[in-house]
Amino acid sequence: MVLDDLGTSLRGTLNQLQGQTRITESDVEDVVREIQRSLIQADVDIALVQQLSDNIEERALEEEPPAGTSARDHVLRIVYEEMVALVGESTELPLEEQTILLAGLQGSGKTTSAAKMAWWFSKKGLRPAVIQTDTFRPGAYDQAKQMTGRAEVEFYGDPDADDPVQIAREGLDATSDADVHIVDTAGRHALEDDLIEEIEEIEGVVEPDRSLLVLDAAIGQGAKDQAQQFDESIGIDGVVITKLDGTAKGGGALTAVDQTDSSIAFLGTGEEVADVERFEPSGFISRLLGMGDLKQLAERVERAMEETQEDEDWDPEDMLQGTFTLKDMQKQMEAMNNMGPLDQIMDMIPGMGGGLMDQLPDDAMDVTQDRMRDFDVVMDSMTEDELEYPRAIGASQIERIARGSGKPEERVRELLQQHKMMEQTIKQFQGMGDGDMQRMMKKMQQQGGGDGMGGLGGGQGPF
Ligand SMILES: Nc1nc2c(ncn2[C@@H]2O[C@H](COP(=O)(O)OP(=O)(O)OP(=O)(O)O)[C@@H](O)[C@H]2O)c(=O)[nH]1
Ligand SMILES: [Mg+2]
Repeated sequence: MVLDDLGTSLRGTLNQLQGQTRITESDVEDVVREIQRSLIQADVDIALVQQLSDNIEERALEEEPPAGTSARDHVLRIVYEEMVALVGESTELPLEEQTILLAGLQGSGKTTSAAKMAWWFSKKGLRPAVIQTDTFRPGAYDQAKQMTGRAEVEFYGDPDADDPVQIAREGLDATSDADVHIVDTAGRHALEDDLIEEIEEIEGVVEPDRSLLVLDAAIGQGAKDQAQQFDESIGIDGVVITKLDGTAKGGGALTAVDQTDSSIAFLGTGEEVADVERFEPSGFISRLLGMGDLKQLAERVERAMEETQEDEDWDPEDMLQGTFTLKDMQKQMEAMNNMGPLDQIMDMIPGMGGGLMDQLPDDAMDVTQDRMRDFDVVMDSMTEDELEYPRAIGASQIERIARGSGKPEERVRELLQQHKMMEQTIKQFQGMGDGDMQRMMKKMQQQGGGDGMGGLGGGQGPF
């Protein structure tokens, strides 16, 4: 992802400061050089980079670190604060009834983002509807219908109509029960007059509370011009930056937006409806710098738990009361899957992302995910009894399960081993009073953020 290596390289440089209490000019120069290199590679405007590095250099040398702060944490805090200032605030977005108009060039990700945002609002307890006014691109109707179907939100479109303005009007009427109306529009190659005219007309009818510009992260600094032009025609309240997963250059879009007095509302990080997050400057930068993002993580965990529990009467609390069965384990794995790719999750855990990830081979996470999938298949080949009482599974059963699942016996044994380990951990939890639990959590946090900052990331920033 964008700026991926900033955290890595910066940590390397900062670690050289470990144990030092004083900072020299050359230390600061090293840090600043790493930052410059990463930001320029990510396509951030050179003048901005220069300004940022000047600020960091000046502050790092002039400000006195608060008592008890190491040189490393002092510099890291300044870098963090300056980076947060650089990406700017998040677009204000109250959770209330509203109409949102999406604009943007062809292929920027409007339709995908419309469905993603609708999904996001629905998870916040609102009732969203997407209205597709694109009569320009064949297939636009089907695409929007499909994506909103996956997001399980209301959809309005008319594949036979040819007047976007009329579709918009009728769509708002037809979906009047919804709280949040998201109006998707057609894109063009470039900002031509007819696109501007069309969107201005739609804007007149829709009277949006917010107009959001959808920008492909790969356009880099071109973001600035587009934001300015769209702002002149319909007024832009915020920006959705898409495809941040697919480019190392997104730094341009991320920062150009701030330069045009606009702000970022959402980030798109994949092709699925759940691959969206609300832009939170402090959490975003914490994650880039490898300090975790507890707020995003908490949201994901909560959502995953809800999804996992939805269709059955499985209660994670039961696990802490009775025995830990293979069924519980399967549920836990399902919940983890619902959270999304493991490497994204790891990035959000303070002290776990960045630093630790750097030391793992690139495919380590894939291997883990493959194993989890294998375990799932193996468990599908087990009987109810075996799932409930895995301890009773013997050699002949292992052979049968392996044959049934098409996986090697080795995998079945691994699964049983893994289950045993988890069972032991859970047992430890069971024997604990609340005080013990708190002590243990504290210990885990201290271990997690080896730099003493673990557990403090997230919305309020790590300091
Ligand atoms: N990897 C990735 N792909 C994305 C993301 N957002 C959109 N895409 C893909 O980008 C392509 C274009 O997305 P659309 O949503 O159709 O873009 P659009 O702006 O509606 O395009 P037009 O309606 O033709 O103007 C699709 O293949 C999407 O799957 C994202 O955040 N990450
Ligand atoms: Mg579209």
